[in-house]
Amino acid sequence: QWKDEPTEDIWTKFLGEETTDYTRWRLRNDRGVQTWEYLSEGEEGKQPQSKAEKWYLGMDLGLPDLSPAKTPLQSASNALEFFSKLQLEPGNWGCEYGGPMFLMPGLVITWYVTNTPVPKPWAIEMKNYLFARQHPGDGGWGLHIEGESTVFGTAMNYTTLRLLGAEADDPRMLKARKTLWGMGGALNGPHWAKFWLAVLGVVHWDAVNPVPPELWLLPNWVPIHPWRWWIHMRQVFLPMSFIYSKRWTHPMNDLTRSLRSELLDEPYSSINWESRRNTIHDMDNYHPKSWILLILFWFLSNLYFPFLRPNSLKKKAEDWAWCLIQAEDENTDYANLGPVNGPLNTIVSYIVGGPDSVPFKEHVKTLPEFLWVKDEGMLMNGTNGVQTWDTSFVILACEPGGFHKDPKWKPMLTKALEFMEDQQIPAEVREQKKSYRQQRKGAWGFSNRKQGYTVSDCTSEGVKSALLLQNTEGYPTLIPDSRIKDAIDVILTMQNPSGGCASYEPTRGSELLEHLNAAEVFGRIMIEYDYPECTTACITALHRFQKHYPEYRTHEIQAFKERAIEYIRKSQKKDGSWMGSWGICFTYAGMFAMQSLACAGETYANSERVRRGCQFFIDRQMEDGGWGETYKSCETDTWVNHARSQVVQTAWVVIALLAAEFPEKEPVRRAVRMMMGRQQQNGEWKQEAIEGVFNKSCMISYPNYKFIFPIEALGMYAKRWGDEELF
Ligand code: LAN
Repeated sequence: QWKDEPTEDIWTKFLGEETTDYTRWRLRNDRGVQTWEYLSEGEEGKQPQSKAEKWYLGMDLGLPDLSPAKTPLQSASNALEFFSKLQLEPGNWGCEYGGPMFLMPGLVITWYVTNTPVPKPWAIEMKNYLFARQHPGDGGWGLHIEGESTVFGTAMNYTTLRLLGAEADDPRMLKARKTLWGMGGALNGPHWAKFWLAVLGVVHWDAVNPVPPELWLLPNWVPIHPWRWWIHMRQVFLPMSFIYSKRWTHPMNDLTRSLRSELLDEPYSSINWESRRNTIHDMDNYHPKSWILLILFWFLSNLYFPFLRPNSLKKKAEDWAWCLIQAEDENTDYANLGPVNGPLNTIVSYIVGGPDSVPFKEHVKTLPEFLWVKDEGMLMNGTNGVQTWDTSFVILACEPGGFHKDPKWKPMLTKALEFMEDQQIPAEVREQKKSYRQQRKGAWGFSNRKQGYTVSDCTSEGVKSALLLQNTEGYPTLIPDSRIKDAIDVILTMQNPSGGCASYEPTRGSELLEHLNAAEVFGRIMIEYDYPECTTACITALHRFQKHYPEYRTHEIQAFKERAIEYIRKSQKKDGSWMGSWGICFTYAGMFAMQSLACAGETYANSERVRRGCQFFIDRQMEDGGWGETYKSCETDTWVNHARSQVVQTAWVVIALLAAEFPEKEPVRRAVRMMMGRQQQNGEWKQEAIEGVFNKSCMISYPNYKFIFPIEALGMYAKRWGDEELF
């Protein structure tokens, strides 16, 4: 069924173009919907580049040196001086949200197979980014920017570069290919690699483990029904199951024919595809498949799909999947939950409606919201931005140092509040039940209101930031009581029977579902789990709320808090630590846990638990007063020291120790001195190691954390030990 249809003439070729003109990039920000635009020549003079844009692009901001900070508050104030320049027009902060190296390939393959032309400047900068992030040693790519080379990273990014116009005989590509072949070629990749390459027509569908849309037809009570899975898994599974069911593939052309020989370790025609479904390189196999899953896959691919599947059931399942995809598109105005289901839903809309259909065109318009430009080129963000999450954190970080009361920062913080007001989700989706959606009226999401997914901790930090400013003299009340209460109502839906809270929804399925984890490259993805981070955010939000609204749902809130704090207590490990899931790693979760315990009045003086938590950190303080652990902590569940202390992690520990009312000043003073010593003359801190994580194995960048958490930590230190001169 391969057709020799050349698609390359509409696919721009741009060899010889090295880079774009960085003075022409602009970030459009329409109420938190962010897209990068490349101005045509001569336009740049009419719309001057903002400081934020220049900072993202790695250009000189031309800011004057500030008077050197001698005290913690001066240091925090210098940081704010710098950071305030990065506030965007609608009031939020933004930044790149890179790290994962498996996202852009999905987008570029989607563009390619739907014959969507890529603007030339984007293609140039995407290529630049991928080459900039190629490991200099072996020429490969990992799962994330700091990870060692894997088949997944190398095969996918190699393919992406080829689609974007890189030549096969480019020395950098030769190097990548050598590494890929050394690992056994693309057929030693995980499921997602084989899936994407099957869509592209480079790998045969028989090498892809089955993704049956029929699961969506199961009655809701069935314990493995996808509605019970972690939302990111079910929303990726949904369009994947549709595409798999159709076995849809892009028609072959010269480029994809050539990719077959570049990526596969045997000639295409002689490969025994079925035998490669489960071949995977050790580097990619973070979570090996269970025997249950292997048996299930065997049954599905050898009996069900080839012989037993009734056509009527196929049609019914595909129709229902398409229905649910349309609901997701409608509910998010095509933004979609994330950077994997966004491109996949695009392909589905193309398969169903063709290139001229409204859904497909809307998707093509929306996909660029995932893209970001930085000094290394153009990358794909992990979400359509970090807007509300980072903005609420900035507001809250100002509190300990009292900056929110300083008239100097009022205009900045008022704008931030206006942004938060604008981004609170106003109503439920049209068919909440049908699309299995969590309550969301009054919630905040991670990025923007358009995406519109409740997240437990984003709602909590959002409502905390609104409560802080709206109860400080001189700020307007933009969010009325009723909407504050809506947010609290949402938080109250998020608790699990364990007392803990998960991310987007309470846990809906059993941990046994992890036996159906087929992604191989990620761990703990099938259901929602309790997280000390998310639970703490809920506790602290309810705690703050009760100070201002003691009458509202008093008993429920009290009960929620007590059970949640009990969960925090129980989740402490024997060595006194807490394991983080969204930041690296023990330093991150420790900060949250101590804040929770502080809400319950547990501090160093009266709690053995808190003392053990503090001791865990004290034992790991480095020579220079800081703390540092690498992302290996997340992968291995044990503390792994970083070669160098990290400003962000040090700030987390300082916050933890101060929340715990750790009685000794010296260790905290040394940590604060270390942070201040790393601050630049203009108030900024330079980027250090990657800060965030998801699914245990994939790291993700939070570049604004290097401002947010030091500002908070320095303020807390000054409050506790006085704003004395440390330099
Ligand atoms: C995020 C980013 C934010 C993060 C916090 C709010 C920090 C966390 O406390 C709760 C979970 C949440 C919302 C979260 C969940 C998973 C996300 C969306 C991400 C880590 C960003 C990227 C990631 C997403 C799953 C990436 C796409 C990859 C797949 C495997 C589908």
